[in-house]
Amino acid sequence: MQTSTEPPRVGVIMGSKSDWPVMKHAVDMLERLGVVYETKVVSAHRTPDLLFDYAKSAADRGIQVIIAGAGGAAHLPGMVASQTPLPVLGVPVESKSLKGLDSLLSIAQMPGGVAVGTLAIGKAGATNAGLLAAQILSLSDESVRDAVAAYRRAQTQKVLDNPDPHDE
Ligand code: RP5
Repeated sequence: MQTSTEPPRVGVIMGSKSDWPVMKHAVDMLERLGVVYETKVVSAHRTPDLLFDYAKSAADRGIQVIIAGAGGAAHLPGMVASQTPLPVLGVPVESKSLKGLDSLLSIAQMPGGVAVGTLAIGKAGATNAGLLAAQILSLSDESVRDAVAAYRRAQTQKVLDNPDPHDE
């Protein structure tokens, strides 16, 4: 849990509390890179008015990137993108019946003219959404740029230091 007093720069929203075990990986990455964020459950179908309020007010509140995760008929990222000029990163959450293929297609197949950057299904997608959000911020924030570079260096070094696949 983040305790920063700075205003959040990344909004991490999800269609249901049940999405949190996946979406927490986006938050973990943002925390690791020192990016201040906020989290909220916003459902395209169960709370459509809240969706519109959130999307329309986000930029004025200082949010610079929105990460939106949803599963099944995953309309949240696309609908948020339709109501904000901010970049929206969509995370397809694994669904019980179709294992997230439904979520992936719902998020990726946007009509031309309304953009959502779609990530991979599940944990990898959420992790990379956090990383990509930080990389977007790093275009104008040197400290985030340094944090991303340090993360990438450590990741590379970890592989180089453990080349034997038999080791834990
Ligand atoms: C979507 O429906 C949510 O994003 C979630 O992935 C899925 C199921 O929601 P719950 O029924 O678990 O609340 O809107």
